[in-house]
Amino acid sequence: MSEEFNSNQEYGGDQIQILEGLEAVRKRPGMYIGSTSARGLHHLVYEIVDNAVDEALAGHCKNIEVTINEDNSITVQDDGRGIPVDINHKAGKSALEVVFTVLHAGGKFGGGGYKVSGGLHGVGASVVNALSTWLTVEVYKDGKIYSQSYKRGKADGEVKVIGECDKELHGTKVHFLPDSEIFEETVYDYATLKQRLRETAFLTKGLRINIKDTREGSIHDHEFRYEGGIKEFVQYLNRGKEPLYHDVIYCEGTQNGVYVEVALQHNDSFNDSTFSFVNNVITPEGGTHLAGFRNALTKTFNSYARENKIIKDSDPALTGDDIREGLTAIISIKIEEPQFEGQTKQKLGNSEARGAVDSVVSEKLTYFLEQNPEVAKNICEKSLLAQRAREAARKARDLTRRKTSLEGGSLPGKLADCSDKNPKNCEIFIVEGDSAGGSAKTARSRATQAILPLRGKILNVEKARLDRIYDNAEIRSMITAFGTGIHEEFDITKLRYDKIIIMTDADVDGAHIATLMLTFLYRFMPELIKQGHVYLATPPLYKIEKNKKVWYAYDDIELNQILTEIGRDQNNKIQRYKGLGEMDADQLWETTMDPEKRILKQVMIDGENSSELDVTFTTLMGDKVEPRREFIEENAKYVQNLDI
Ligand code: TTJ
Repeated sequence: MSEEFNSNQEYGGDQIQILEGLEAVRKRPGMYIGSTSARGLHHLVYEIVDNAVDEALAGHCKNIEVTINEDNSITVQDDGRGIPVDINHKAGKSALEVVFTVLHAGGKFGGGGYKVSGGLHGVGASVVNALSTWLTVEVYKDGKIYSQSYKRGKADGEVKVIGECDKELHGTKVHFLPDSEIFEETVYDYATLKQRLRETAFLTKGLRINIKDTREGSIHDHEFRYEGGIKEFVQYLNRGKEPLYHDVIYCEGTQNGVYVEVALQHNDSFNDSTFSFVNNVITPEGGTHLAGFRNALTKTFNSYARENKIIKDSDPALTGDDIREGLTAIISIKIEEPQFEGQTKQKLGNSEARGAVDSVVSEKLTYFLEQNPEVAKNICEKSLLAQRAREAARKARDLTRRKTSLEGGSLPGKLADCSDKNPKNCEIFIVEGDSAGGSAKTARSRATQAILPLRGKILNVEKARLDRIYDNAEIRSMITAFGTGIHEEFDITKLRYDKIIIMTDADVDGAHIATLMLTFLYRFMPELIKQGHVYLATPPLYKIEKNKKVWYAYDDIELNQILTEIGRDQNNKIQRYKGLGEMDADQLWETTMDPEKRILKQVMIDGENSSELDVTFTTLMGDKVEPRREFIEENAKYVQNLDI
């Protein structure tokens, strides 16, 4: 943390500003924590942890411990100075009580103290308290243990001294149980919390964060501490890839009150994996800080390449896309009053952030390139290759376009299109294999369902450059069929189908093909997934026949339910489907395609988890065997239901 944000001011109970009451929170929880689903439930933990992280950023806390208890309650403990317990004269009660019972209190202690909890989720500990059946806080300071308890946000007694402790001991411990009257989901997911806390640890270098699950049957324990901060974050993101040079490039600086930290390293892949954060909260939609970074990167590399005659004066400039091919980067800024824009309020709007990131990165990167000519040359050459591939891809694309316009804007030959011309009514099934494709064509409802059979496995886009990808027939036919174009030309208003349904066999190969397809969509048309247009079909695993009656089971649990219902006897004929091809057209329609009866799984991307998702795709689809084996072992119990 830079000096600017270390405050030496001392705060007492009077510095806490009081803004408004708490009643509204229980009435409209969604307004404060986004939702009352599992997501909102997990936000409660982040909210409390962020308060402890603030104390770490102020330089007074080194350890944070998070525990999921047996009853799904959560304990968060830090070794900071402890929340003040003295009387806040404006409120006429202790500062501690104000923090937990007054909305928006405690966010800013009258300036000077820098707070990440002023960020996107910075609604304050009082919101967590209001949404908890009970909450207990303990403060360790000056040799005493202070405590106060609350029920659904209301103080249940005064702040009391409940014991003594070592004079040297200091910190805050919060223990709460999310209210089942408020939350639809009250069971915490260890992996979700672990992932987010790992990210928090990367973003706050040196801070140790420990997470423990003590629930029966799911005992876990992880500790995160990264002295290298976001440099180590970049190494973590690149762990399944081959870095292009050894050291992560790091830029740090402060301008106009904006603290900027950027870490970057290229790898041998072709994707851009850049993640931006404001006050430790991810900004999936980017914003001014990301724009500043991109501008600095493009400008700096072009200047370097021209000055060092890597590109001639007459050559075209490298584009941002060229320089960002195979880039992994973290942009982390800290800013006093972040403003968020856009539909989901996930895009930074502060204009001063653009200039700050641009100038910090330009200055530090220019210096780095001058000091490290080998690395500089390496990156420039990779960018030049990318430029050539892009040029080749553009030519191939133009050629395809011209060809298709000669053929009257024709769609892929293998596509059996639907007749309805209103995309809202239409769906397209991407089907593995020609034979299943044939059945699907017979089975479909012609008006609204289109079928595109794909032959064998599609190209793994994690391992191929743009020109090869454009050259791949299966990928080309998908792009043409969808109608949206890809990358910078992507236009969702041109989408020809409301639902894109991936239909593969219910076996390992089928899962692999579905993953290849999802990888392609994720890297080339992420908006399709983000806006909920992508689905996985669910073919049944079993057919059960008894006395001329037929049942289908989609998993083993269902099979058992059906067998229990109809009685387990010798007249039962159970068939295990190995592939779509084993079903005739009628069966395929009835079990997998009929909108009235089928099960579709919608594929979703949660912007908040996007850095981990990137790791998942590289790990699963990349070259390195060891990280993939580890990933599969770690996630063995989830693999059956791999939900990306
Ligand atoms: C405020 O200024 C005086 C010294 O202590 C500062 C403070 O509030 N520190 C602090 C708060 N450390 N830890 C917290 C905290 C920790 C948890 C787990 C939860 C909450 C709401 C606050």
